[in-house]
Amino acid sequence: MPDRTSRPFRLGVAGPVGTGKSTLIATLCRTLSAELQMAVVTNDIYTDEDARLLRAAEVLPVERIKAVETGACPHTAIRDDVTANLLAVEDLEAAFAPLDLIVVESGGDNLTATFSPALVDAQIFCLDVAGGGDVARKGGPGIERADLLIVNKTDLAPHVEVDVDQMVADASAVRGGLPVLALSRRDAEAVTRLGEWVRGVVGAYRDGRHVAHDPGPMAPHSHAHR
Ligand SMILES: Nc1nc2c(ncn2[C@@H]2O[C@H](COP(=O)(O)OP(=O)(O)OP(=O)(O)O)[C@@H](O)[C@H]2O)c(=O)[nH]1
Ligand SMILES: [Mg+2]
Repeated sequence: MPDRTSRPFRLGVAGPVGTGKSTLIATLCRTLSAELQMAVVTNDIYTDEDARLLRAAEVLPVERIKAVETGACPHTAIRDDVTANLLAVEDLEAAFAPLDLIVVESGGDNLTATFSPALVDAQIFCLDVAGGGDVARKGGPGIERADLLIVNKTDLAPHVEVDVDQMVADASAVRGGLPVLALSRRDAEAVTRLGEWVRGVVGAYRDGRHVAHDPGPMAPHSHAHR
């Protein structure tokens, strides 16, 4: 068994608009970039706002953060036609070889968008407590089958009257044993657990134990024609 595969591990971060995906990625960079060689690809519909946010936070050298402007519904670029994202990932891999970890942030979408396993090796789905405690019960491919589900911004729970333990229990019930992590950027212990999960999955990938799986497609829907 090889002790590492020939390319870096690719980790996707998806979830509804504003649930804290970019902040989570910044936290991951701060936690892991001393031990893992990292780069980031962001997806926005019309801007490179998220890439600029991460560059401004100085969590990685600016050249290691690349923006893909999808120009369309976010799931299109992370699932239906991943070409632009794959090119961005491969550019980073070539420019900064050898990298250990590339994190791809999806544009904020609804509850249904997930990454294609052709683009990422594992994916995190990010909810936040401000979206309502009942969201976790509503299911969908990301909530039910992403490799890790984050219940984010737990520091806000008292202000929005959400019971975090109940939300985690509801999420765990629909996930059949897959992990759920309650997170806040202000919760050092939870940030440590997030770092440990990523270390674990990167380690499993390197020694050939990680198998990428597909959370499944979003529900059928159509886009209005202009
Ligand atoms: N209170 C609190 N606010 C947070 C936390 N994480 C992120 N935020 C705030 O939530 C807002 C959205 O965070 P982002 O990280 O930009 O969220 P995002 O999911 O990347 O947003 P889009 O890319 O636009 O979908 C910002 O105002 C953040 O400061 C957290 O743990 N606690
Ligand atoms: Mg973002």
